[in-house]
Amino acid sequence: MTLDAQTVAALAQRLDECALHARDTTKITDDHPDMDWADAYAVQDALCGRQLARGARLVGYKAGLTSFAKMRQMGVDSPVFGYLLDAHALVDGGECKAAELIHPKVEPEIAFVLGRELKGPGCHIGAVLAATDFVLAGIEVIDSRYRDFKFDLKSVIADNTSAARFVVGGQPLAVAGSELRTAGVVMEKNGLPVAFGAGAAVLGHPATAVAMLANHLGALGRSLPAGSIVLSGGITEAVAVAAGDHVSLRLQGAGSTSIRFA
Ligand code: 0L1
Ligand code: MG
Repeated sequence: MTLDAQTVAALAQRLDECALHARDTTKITDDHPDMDWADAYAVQDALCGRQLARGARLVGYKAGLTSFAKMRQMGVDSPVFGYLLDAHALVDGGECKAAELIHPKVEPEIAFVLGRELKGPGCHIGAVLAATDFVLAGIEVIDSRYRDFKFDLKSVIADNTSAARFVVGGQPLAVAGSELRTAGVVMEKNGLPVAFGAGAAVLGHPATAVAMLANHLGALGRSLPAGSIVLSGGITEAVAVAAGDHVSLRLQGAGSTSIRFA
């Protein structure tokens, strides 16, 4: 760690207030170029602490930048991890208030719902599949608090990996007997297909991203509790949205989920 507790708290407050008031900011590494990975996750933790103190509940986690398309889009080569709150969950088929967001984009995701706790180190695809109750179609709404979505990896980790809203839905799909690598997704915006892909776009198999997340948390002495929702990462590049847009996502074998931007 290079940052002291006061600086970590101040950075978390800056990012929290940007999210609360739909206001952007410059990336935090501009002011703290020497911050390290532990600093970045410490700011993320402090941000989470502020939201929990306001009454939000932790409902799961997310992996980001897990597909080659996203890595290419962002010019990076490794995944990042964040958390999901109940306050940011949207109703399937419901509304997402665009005015609460800065410059939202949507990503098609496969959401894992865990029936059993998952704990790293040493977590692997097999353990993830054994612990998964079912998967659902998921749309993640990302909204970087950084101006023009311009950031580096440490800044985006501190900003909870651009997490903003998410919706999951459709028909729960059991992993036993399903082939998640070849499960296709089609995301439509206003009735037109805008993104297609399959589970394998996420690190070869989306369960790999969940295993990496469990190992990341394990290194911090934490685990993924039973009942957690885990967004395994965008299967395609993110698509920009605005008020008036309707977005739906179909996951092969698992039906579809949708949201409307109001
Ligand atoms: O969920 C994601 O893949 C987002 C990771 C952070 C980068 C971004 O804002 O696109
Ligand atoms: Mg995502």
